Amino acid sequence: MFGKILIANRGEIALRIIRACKELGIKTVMVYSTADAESLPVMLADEAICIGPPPSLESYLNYKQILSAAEICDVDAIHPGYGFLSENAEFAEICKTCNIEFIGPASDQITAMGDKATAKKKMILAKVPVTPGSEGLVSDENEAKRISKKIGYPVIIKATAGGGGRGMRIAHNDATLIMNYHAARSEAEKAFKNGAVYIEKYVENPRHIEFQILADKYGNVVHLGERDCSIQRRHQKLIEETPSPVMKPKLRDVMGAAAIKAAKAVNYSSVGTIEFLYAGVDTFYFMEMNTRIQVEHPITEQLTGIDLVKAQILSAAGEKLPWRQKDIQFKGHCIECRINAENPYMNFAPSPGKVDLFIPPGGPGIRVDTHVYSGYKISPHYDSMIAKLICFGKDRAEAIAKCKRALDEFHISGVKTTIPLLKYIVSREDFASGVYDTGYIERIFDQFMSARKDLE
Ligand code: MV4
Repeated sequence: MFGKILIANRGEIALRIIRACKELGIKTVMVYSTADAESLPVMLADEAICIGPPPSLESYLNYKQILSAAEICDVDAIHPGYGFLSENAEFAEICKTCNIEFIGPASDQITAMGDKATAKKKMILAKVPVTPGSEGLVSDENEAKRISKKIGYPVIIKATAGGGGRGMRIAHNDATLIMNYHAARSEAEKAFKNGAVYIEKYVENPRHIEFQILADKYGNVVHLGERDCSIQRRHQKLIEETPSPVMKPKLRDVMGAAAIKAAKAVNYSSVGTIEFLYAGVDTFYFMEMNTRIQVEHPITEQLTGIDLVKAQILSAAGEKLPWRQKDIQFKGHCIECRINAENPYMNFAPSPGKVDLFIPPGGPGIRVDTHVYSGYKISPHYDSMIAKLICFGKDRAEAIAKCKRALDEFHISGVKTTIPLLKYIVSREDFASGVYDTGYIERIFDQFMSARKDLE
């Protein structure tokens, strides 16, 4: 087992990793930027080393500084959390060269899933359902037209180096196809230094249903059920829940088996997530795989009783999975609300600054994952997520009731937050009946703005 782990991240996930390490008896080293000197994870880790100024490129993305800290502190492994270096194949490879375990998949697994057209090809070979479209990259206008004619409009043009909603264009006819094909290519070239694209049938307002996977280094893979992440705005998730309101035991078995096949197709060996696009009536397609621990992992932990961060660390240390699929049981219902320091009434403008009072909710079924405390200063340099409210109940109705109650209890002053929007959504009839998809926020947003005076 590891004796000491370096945490190459910040905020709530850094704290989450420290907690897992403490329970496992592993020493922790935090690396931090000058903006985070006063942060909880820096205070709670066994050791802490400043690695640079606030901009991520000079600190949390600075391989050299992080690896120097790893050498100085003589750590056995590095946990990258999510974001930053978590899906950086090059960094994972350098760690290996330095004889430091990267807590995540091997670099070739990251590479395989990071290139979306490659990943899709692997899924086709593994017989995982994929969205109808081009077999691999599309290299000219005529090919784009031919494929679009074959699958029928609308189509979506996706950057192979994209993902998470970046680098996509929709086309409804030949004329817009040619325009958007070139726009997508040049955009992708600029953003990812890789202009390669592929084309798929566009599914309008699908649900985003993802499966949690847990794998060891010996080829054992289990799935930990699904998360419905359809409540999102501009590819930023606001609310996630499990089970999905549309899930049935039979469909879970089928999708879960597909997710396991997907992971096995790349010899996956860590925690990971298979994202599916769910088009209704039991129709689903592989979208992409996330080769990291995700923000929304706690809702899966609440249903299964499995500590995913501990499991991830143990898997990286070479332990065998202690569970078979039949051992994985799901109990109850869990909903996560992401609380961001943003003003939802001002186009979600970031609202950094000093948090005067931070009074989180509590009581049965409530878990709050956060690094924030009263007096904490939210830096403008990083992601605006400041807390995750995780509400666990015996069924969906109880989980929603707990969400409402806990959001009412939550008091954050000094900065604007997304709490008013979250309160509005969890109080709506359509949310209560589980009728929503990835177009939901856009459709209801004007009503939220009009309801403003009732909420303040
Ligand atoms: C799609 C799609 C419709 N049809 N692919 C967005 C993120 C990236 N993982 C893929 N995404 C989509 N791919 C086809 N063929 C719609 C989306 C999409 C979406 C997917 C999941 C959650 C939210 C979304 C919002 C807009 C578009």
